[in-house]
Amino acid sequence: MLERSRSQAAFERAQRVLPGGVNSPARAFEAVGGNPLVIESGSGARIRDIDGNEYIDLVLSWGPLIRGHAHPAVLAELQQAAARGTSFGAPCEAETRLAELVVERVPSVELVRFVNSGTEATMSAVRLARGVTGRDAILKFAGCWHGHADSFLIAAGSSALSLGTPDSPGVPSDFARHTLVAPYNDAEAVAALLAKHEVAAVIVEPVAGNMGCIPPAEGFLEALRALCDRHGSCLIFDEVITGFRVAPGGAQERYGVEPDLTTLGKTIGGGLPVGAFGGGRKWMENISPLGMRVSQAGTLSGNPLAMAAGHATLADLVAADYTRLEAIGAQLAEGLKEAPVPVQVQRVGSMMTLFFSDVPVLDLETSSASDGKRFATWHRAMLERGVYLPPSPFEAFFVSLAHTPEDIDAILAAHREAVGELA
Ligand code: KE4
Repeated sequence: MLERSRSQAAFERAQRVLPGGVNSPARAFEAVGGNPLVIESGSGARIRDIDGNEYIDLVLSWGPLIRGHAHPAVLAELQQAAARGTSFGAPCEAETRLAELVVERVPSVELVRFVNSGTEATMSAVRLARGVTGRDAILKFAGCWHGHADSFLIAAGSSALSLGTPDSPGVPSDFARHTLVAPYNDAEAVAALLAKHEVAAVIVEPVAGNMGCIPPAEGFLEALRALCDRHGSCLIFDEVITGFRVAPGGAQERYGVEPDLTTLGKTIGGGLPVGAFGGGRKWMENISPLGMRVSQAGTLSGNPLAMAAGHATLADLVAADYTRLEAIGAQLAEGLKEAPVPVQVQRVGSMMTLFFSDVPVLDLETSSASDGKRFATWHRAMLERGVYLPPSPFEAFFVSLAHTPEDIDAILAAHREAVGELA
């Protein structure tokens, strides 16, 4: 067992002043047991805990660090920006520069508004869709996570074709009834719901990353596009994970399907707090102070630091980088398939998940049926061997441009030993 006494003591101290010792429940290690590590630093593909143990990092702060930790170019931009002041609450050129990059690379985006988290982005996009269409209902997919705004904390009701029910205390049932829920990859369920309800927006992770990595079934995204066109609903691609990760223009470029609105986060801030939503002028020219003036605001939206970190992260990403991410991702995924028990390794580009399942994982039902106990055993065994994975079977993990083929070999060597504990 690795020495972790300082982490243990620091986490106990955190628990005295932070609920559960964390500022986000995803970090709490509930699904895998044990206590979270308290991290001191990161560099490239590695992080170090406060006991000095080093790990190859496959969480990368849940996706933002596509260039790895503490990338010199990002730090340089950040330091220069900070030296000029951290925030002005007024227009600055840094936000225009990053907006121009988003508009240039994301096929469906003509105008973009920056916010401070993915949750703010999805919440604002849904309000815009409701404002422009004049409709209340939205449709989401069981197992997709769009952040913690009330309208999304909704589980599928008794059958997949039912009205939503709150998935968290504190969400009024009046909110829940406006959220319809369908199984992921089930276009027929969507067709049935849109035929029955006036729906403002269909919001989808074009590659699911929050019930583990689940690619869209053949024709699924195209079907959503056609159904939204037919019923006058806004199609929202939540690309907070996939944006700038699975292709330069995100999943909409990779799969060739353009949504009406796109939400972004994570990579576009290079590890600083950020989110964004954007789309065609028909929609975005109704966000306050324009058009219908759909309300949306934020003190630190577009702040110079996050804009500088995001621009430094994305500006020089070229096709060859995505080719490298694809190759590193493939090398890891292929090796992870070696196991003495049934596994499904599901990957899109540099995001993937290893499910302990003997059937492909297509939706929340098959994801939930995967073996969580085996995942917990594997996670612990990998952590002991210096590989830092997300502490839940319902997350994607990532490689970055800082991960080398040798790092992948080291991860796979740890994997071969770790799965030995499962036999
Ligand atoms: P944030 O509010 O956490 O910045 O973004 C919410 C969000 C929206 N959409 C998608 C597709 C997302 O994946 C997320 C947040 N992702 C989770 C884990 N997959 C972040 C980790 C956490 O909640 O601590």
